[in-house]
Order: sequence, then C-alpha cells, then structure tokens
Amino acid sequence: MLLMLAAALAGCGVGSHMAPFVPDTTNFAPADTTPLRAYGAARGRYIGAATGSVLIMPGDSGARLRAILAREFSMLWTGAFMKFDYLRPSRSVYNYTQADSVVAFAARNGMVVRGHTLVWHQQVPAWVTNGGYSPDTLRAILKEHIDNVVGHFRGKLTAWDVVNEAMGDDGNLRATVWSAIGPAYIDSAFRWARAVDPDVPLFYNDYNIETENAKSDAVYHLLNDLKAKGTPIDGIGFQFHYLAQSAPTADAIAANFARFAALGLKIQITEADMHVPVQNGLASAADLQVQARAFRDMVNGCLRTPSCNAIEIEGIYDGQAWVEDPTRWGAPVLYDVHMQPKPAYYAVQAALAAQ
Ligand code: 9MR
Repeated sequence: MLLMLAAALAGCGVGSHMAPFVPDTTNFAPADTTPLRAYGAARGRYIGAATGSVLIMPGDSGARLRAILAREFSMLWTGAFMKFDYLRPSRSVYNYTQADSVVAFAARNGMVVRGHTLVWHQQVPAWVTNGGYSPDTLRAILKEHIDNVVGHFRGKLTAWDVVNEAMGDDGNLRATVWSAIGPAYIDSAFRWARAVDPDVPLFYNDYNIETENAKSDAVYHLLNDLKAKGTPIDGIGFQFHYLAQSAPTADAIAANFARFAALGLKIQITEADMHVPVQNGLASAADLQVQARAFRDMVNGCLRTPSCNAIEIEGIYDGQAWVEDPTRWGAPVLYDVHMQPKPAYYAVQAALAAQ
C-alpha cells in the first residue's frame, strides 16, 4: 500500500506556471509540556491513538505507555479487539472481554472510543470465509454480527467504522466475502447499525483517499449516492498511512475534505502514520524533521476544515506501531522506541497551539 502511494505521488509533475519550489526547512524541537489532548480540546478536536494492545502490555513498558495514553490522548480505538475475527471465534460466541477493557480504560480517563470495524475484507474468520454460505446466509451472518456488536456497545462509542476499505485502489468496489451478498451490502450495513444504535455516528473509513485522486473520487461518488438514497452515514474517516516524504500539503487535504464536508459528513483522521526510511529501525534526524512537517500539514488540513473533529494516530510509539515493510520504512508515529516525544510530537503540538 505505501509503496504504491509513493509511486502514485512521484508521477505528479509540477506545472511550469507554478512558483519555483522552495523547500520547507522548518525544524521542530521541544516546546512546552501541555498535553496534546488539551491543545486539541481548545481547538474542538479529539486527539486519538489507535491502539488496544498497550492496555494489556505487561511490565514497566505497558505502564509507561498507558500513562502517555491517558495524559496525551482523548480518543482511542481498540487495535484488533473489535475486529470480526477477534470478536467472533465462532458463529455462536462473542468475545467482548478485551474490547470492554478498552472502553472501561477510556471512561476512567475521560476519553472517547471509536468502534473499528464492522465490515472489512480482512480479519474475517475462517468459519465465515470457508463456510460455503449462500449470499442469503452471509447476509444473515453480517446482520447478526452488527445487531449484536452495535447493541453491545450502544451508548458507549463516539463513532463506528461501519464499512472499512470497501473501495479498491482502482476506484471499483472490491470483490470480497461481503460483496457476495450483493452491491447493496454497504447500504444495508449502515441501516442495520442505525436501527440498533440511533445515536452513534456511523462512518465509512479508507486509505489513499486523503487528497483528490481516482480512488477518492470513487469514494466521493459512493458516499454521494448513499446520501442521496437516505443511507444513514454520518462521517468519513481518512486513514493517512503515508511515507512522510510523499505526504500531502495542508491545501491538498483541505480541498479534498471540503467536498466530503459539503455532503454533510463529519470528517475524522483515523489511523495516521508517516513512515520514514530506517536502517536497523532508526531514522535520520533530517527524516524526522520531514516527518514532523508531514504531521504538521495533516493537522493543519484538519484545522482548516470546520467539520474535522478528530486526529487519531495509528499507535503511540515506534516500538509498537504498524509498519508494512520494516526493512525499509518505520518509526512512523509521535514517540520513539524509548517512548520519548519526537519532532513529530512537537509539530502536532505547535500546529494545535497556533491560532
Ligand atoms: O494498526 C493495526 C494493528 O495494530 C493490528 O494488529 C492490525 C491487525 O488488526 O491492524 C492494524 O490496523 C489496520 C486498520 O484496522 C485498517 N487500516 C489498515 C491498518 C494497518 O494495517
């Protein structure tokens, strides 16, 4: 996914009518000790961390990460703990233990929780994918999943990623186990979720749609059509998995966000990470500044969009963050492997603090 993004962006030429390129050399260093969530609250934005595993991480590392989580972040999602395969070891068993502990941790620390995710083509258990089910039975399985899971968390979540990554990178809907139900499965999933919890905002979430391109155009048309037919969809989540060196400008982000906001959708940044080149897991000081500027631009893209109310990072520290190709890329989030804030942390802080 990341490498494809890099290739796509490398193809974008700069028109000859444009001003000469001036490299951005802003450097970020430690500033003050105000937590991100306090600056975020002052700007009306949740600052999130997508993680669940740190809540069950043993020892001193787990304790330190939980302290960072509670101090700095006002939102979280649960890593693997709300995904289909985790919740549903079999058709008759629902395993809510870990997800409930995340919700309880959030409540104790004044945080909100995003539910992630009800309908996705990955992490579907073998009993579903290999079950040989007819479209009608698959539809019944998906509906009973949504009924039970949304019902279990009713009143406890700030958002549900109802459908995740349904659009293919070529701008056509993916063929998945769920699309076998028929093309209306997306609309149905939102309607089933709304029927069970009328209050929780319902989101479509995807990657590689953060700026205007063929895939974001396709998602725009999908959501426009859903809105037109009365599907209860309230928001769109933009994942923001990037190579820092090819991350978008605030202008490009804000321009894309504006058209989705014009559909009446809430906007959230849901899984941000900015990967940099690494050798033996370590990034250069110069690349950490490139990364900091990428995070700054992302935050500014949200701040320029009145309906963007959340900025969530995929993980807390580089020791535990998701990386697609760890031999080449890594160190993608705000805290380093020693759990110390990086230039990217101070860039996010500075962007939130600026008026
Ligand atoms: O970051 C998530 C990681 O902690 C989990 O182990 C992994 C498998 O559940 O999923 C990662 O999150 C994915 C998200 O759910 C959907 N967008 C892509 C993310 C990275 O694969």
